[in-house]
Amino acid sequence: MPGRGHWQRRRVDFCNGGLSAPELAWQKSLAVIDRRCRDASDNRDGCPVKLSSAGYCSIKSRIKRQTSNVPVALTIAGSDSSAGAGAQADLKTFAALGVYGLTAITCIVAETPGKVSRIQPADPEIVREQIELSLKNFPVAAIKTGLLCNAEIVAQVVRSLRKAKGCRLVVDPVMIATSGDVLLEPEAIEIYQRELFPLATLITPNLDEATRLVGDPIRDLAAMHRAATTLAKKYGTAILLKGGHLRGRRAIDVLSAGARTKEYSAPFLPGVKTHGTGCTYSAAIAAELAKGVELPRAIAAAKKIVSSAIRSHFVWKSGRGKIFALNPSA
Ligand code: PXL
Repeated sequence: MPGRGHWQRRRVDFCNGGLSAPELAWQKSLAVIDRRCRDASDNRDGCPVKLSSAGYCSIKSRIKRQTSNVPVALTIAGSDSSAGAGAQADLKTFAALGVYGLTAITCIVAETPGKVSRIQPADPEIVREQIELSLKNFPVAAIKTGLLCNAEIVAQVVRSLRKAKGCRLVVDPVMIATSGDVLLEPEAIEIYQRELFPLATLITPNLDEATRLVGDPIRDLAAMHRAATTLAKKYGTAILLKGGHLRGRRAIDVLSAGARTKEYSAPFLPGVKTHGTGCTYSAAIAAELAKGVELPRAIAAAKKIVSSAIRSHFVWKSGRGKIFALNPSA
C-alpha cells in the first residue's frame, strides 16, 4: 500500500494532465517558445528564440505527440442530488485517487442523505449513447456500475458493456439504500443475475443484497464466507461481500475469488450515517483497477480510503437533526 506521499503525487499528476513534474516543466517551456514564435510571426519580425527550423519542428512534433497517461474510469450510475452517493461520489473518489472519471447517468435521484424523495429514470437510449461515446473516444481501463434503476436500463447497459473489450468491470448491485429505500425494480434483479453478473470482474453486494441473491439470512462471519463462496460459484466471478451492516467492533468484508476467500477488516466507526459508502468503495476499487493494480490489492487500498472517508466525514445541522457526508478526498 503506497504511503500518503504517493496519493499526493498522484493528485499533482492528475491536476497536470497525468504529467510528471519534469514533463510538466518541459511542456511549459515548449508552450512559451511556441507562443513567442507565434506572436513573433504575427508581428512579422522574426522569432525571438534562436532555434533552427529542424529544432522548431522537433519541438512542435513533441507537443503534438504528448498525450495524457492519466488512468480513465467510467461510472454508469444514478445522480444523487445530495452528492454523497451515486455518480457524484464516484467522481469525487476517482479524482481523489488520480483517475479521470467519465459518467453515464442512468437516473436522477432527488434526496437528502438517507431519504429519497423521487427517482426519475433516464431514457435507455441516452444511457446507451453516454456509454458508447465514452468507450469509443477515451482509453477507459475500468468501469463500475451503480444504480441502474430499472429492467430496461439494466438490459441496455448489458448490451453496451458487451462491446467494452479489455475493461475491468466492478458491479455494485445497488438494490436498497442504507436508509432502506428500494432503489431497483424486482424484474431488473433477474437481468442482473442472468446477464450482467457474468460480465463482471467483481461484484460487491452488501448483506441485504447478498441475502436477496442467496435466499438465506447472513447473520455472522461464517455465514458471510459461505454466502460469498456460493455467489462466486453461481456467477463464475469474484464476490466482495461487505459486512459493514453486521455492526461489530470491526467492519469485515469477505472476498471470494477462485478457490480462496480473504477478509478485509477495519475498525467500525459508530455514530456516522454512512450514505454512499458502497458507491465510494466500489468506485475506489474501480479506480485502482484502472491503474492496473491487481484485485486483492485494489480492494485493500479501497477499504482504507473508505475508512478514511468515513472518519473525516462532514456534518451539518438540518432542521432538528444532522446530515452527514463522506469525505473521499481526506
Ligand atoms: O447508496 C446507494 C445509492 C446509489 N446511487 C444513487 C443513490 C443511492 C442512495 O440513495 O441515490 C444515485
